[in-house]
Amino acid sequence: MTTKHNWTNEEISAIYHQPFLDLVYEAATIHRENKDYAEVQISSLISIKTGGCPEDCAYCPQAARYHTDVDVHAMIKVEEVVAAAQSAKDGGASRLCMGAAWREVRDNRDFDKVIDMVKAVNAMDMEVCCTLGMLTADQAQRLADAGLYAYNHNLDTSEEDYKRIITTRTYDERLKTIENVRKAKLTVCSGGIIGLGETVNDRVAMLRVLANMPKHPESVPINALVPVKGTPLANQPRVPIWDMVRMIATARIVMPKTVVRLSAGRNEMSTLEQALCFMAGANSIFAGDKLLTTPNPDFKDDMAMFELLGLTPRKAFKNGRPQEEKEAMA
Ligand code: SAM
Ligand code: DTB
Ligand code: SF4
Repeated sequence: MTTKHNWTNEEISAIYHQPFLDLVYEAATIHRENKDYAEVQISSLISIKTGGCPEDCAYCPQAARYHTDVDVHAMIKVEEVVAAAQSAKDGGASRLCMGAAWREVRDNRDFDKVIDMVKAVNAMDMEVCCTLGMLTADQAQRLADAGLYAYNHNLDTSEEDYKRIITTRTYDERLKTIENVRKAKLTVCSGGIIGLGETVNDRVAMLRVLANMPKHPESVPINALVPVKGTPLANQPRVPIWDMVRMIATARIVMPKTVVRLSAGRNEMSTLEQALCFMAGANSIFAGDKLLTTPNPDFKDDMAMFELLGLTPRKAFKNGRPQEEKEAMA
């Protein structure tokens, strides 16, 4: 099956709005045609530099300008990352994602340290992912040369809605970084958040931007907002599970070969609700007791869920290393 890259808002909206069970059925059917649907990729997150971020992302507990309970922490040591990677790997994770509360990468000693972290985790035969804010083409290349597998850079919402959520950078800057990541032949991880107060049209428009990229992102995280005290979005109501499932199912249908990650928000979901997300095409999660700064389900509970649902963790480098250019993606 070839992937389609000229979606319209109307087409995606029609998919999103179809009767719930029809939508889940269609997504599940496509999922079974394209992937080993029982295989779920486990990623583990680690915050390598926490809090004190100059940006004003309205959802984020790490923005310096909001008064949240997050403790600011300077760059951690390479050894701490290696230890976290080892315990994640022992627990079945195939990917480690390192997050930094930066607006953008600077060519300084902290970046040199990230490069060392990437090399160390790559040598453990785990897929390494970073999310460090904006990147130049040269910085993306340096990460690729160190063995980085994926770069996460979320669009969060539609271009139109972006200014309501973030004023310290533009949608275009976001897209430019993703282009730089592609140029360096890294795989792209890019998705968004629902529950920010966006409209359904914003969700549809965000999926259209992702699905119309010349190459679909290899992974698309769908986060439910984790409302955090002190941020402007602290009092947002919880995202209805129906919206989460619709969003996952629509992402699965418009980007059939992409890994769709059921990301933030699982701590508030029952096993049954998560099962519906897997049925609708989610095939990745973040596991480990913490996301970056907020709680995530217990690892033991996740393993019990895998057992109950007959899911198996996906092995690392299933599609080869990006630098080898033997990807299954169209
Ligand atoms: N600073 C970098 C950046 O913004 O690209 C990397 C780290 S940032 C914390 C990574 C992503 O986490 C954001 O793009 C956003 O999608 C997600 N995120 C942050 N706070 C969240 C929250 N409270 N609920 C859900 N997702 C959140
Ligand atoms: C993504 O899409 N979600 C993750 C990861 N990529 C970096 C981050 C979720 C953060 C949730 C809030 C927190 O724990 O600070
Ligand atoms: Fe900073 Fe990233 Fe949080 Fe925005 S989402 S405030 S850029 S850490």
